[in-house]
Amino acid sequence: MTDFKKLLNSHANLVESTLEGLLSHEIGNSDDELEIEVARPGRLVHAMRHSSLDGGKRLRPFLVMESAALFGVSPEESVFAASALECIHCYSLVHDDLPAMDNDDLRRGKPTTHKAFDEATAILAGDALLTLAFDVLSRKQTHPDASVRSELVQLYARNAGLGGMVGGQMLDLEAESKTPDAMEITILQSMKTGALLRCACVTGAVLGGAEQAQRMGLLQFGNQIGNAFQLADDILDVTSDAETMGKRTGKDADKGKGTLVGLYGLEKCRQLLDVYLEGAMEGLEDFGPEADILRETAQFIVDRKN
Ligand code: GRG
Repeated sequence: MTDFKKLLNSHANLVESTLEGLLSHEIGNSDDELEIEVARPGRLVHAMRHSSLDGGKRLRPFLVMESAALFGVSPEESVFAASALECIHCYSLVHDDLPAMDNDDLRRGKPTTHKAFDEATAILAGDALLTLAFDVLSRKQTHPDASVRSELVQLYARNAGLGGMVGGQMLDLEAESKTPDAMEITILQSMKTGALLRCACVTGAVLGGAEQAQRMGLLQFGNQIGNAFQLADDILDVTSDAETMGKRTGKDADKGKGTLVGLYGLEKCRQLLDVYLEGAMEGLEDFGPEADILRETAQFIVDRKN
């Protein structure tokens, strides 16, 4: 296993144990003196655990932890912000898989949450994962400074919500009944998929108290890997299979969905991936070897097979 894969695994393990703790059946695992929760319904906890534990590449938390590491923030210090972002990602997958959205049966090689439970439970599990993310961000474990925590709350809300991921999902649904051009596809994808990835990179800058130029560099890196991630996903949707991906493939063509692969073809899209990769590397220009892991992450996104 390469050193990069080992690090990806060890960060994923830390996120897994943090989520495990957050999603315990018992109340009383927050750092607040005043406990406000009343009861945790067992079925809902089970559905949230099904949706978020033991699965996924944990790429967004990895990006949080490695961008924070640029500023000397340890994985143990960044893991709560990282896990909060993973909760938002998992909620989006649960809701995206619902019959009213993508209607999928398979996610991360397992039955989707509404298949393993039922639709109402899946909606609630997604809702509760989203709200849990903001609970976690508000905790002192995320950062001792309240102004940093408050900045993170705003950053996550704006990237996850109306002008970010949820807005992008709306544009994506609308795009099923028209033929979007390349610009429209790029904008909707930079919201639907890119928002959480760039949020991850900027989170590292916020946790680490980065200077503005460093923050802008990480923003550029996040934007470009977001573009690359979605384009790689669209290519894999055409070239890979459900067993490798752990989810249904061929979906875009089935739905007649406009993608850059559909507009430009595979060859040109592979070239475009290299352009995005170059842009991502440029974003890290002000950083030295300490950013090599992030550089490898960009390469991993472009080369990934699932
Ligand atoms: C329903 C509010 C709402 C938003 C949905 C994330 C999303 C927006 C839709 C998911 C649809 C999809 C498959 C988009 C392609 C990019 C993407 C987010 C893939 C899944 O991310 P990975 O590959 O998944 O990082 P793992 O399982 O590894 O975490």
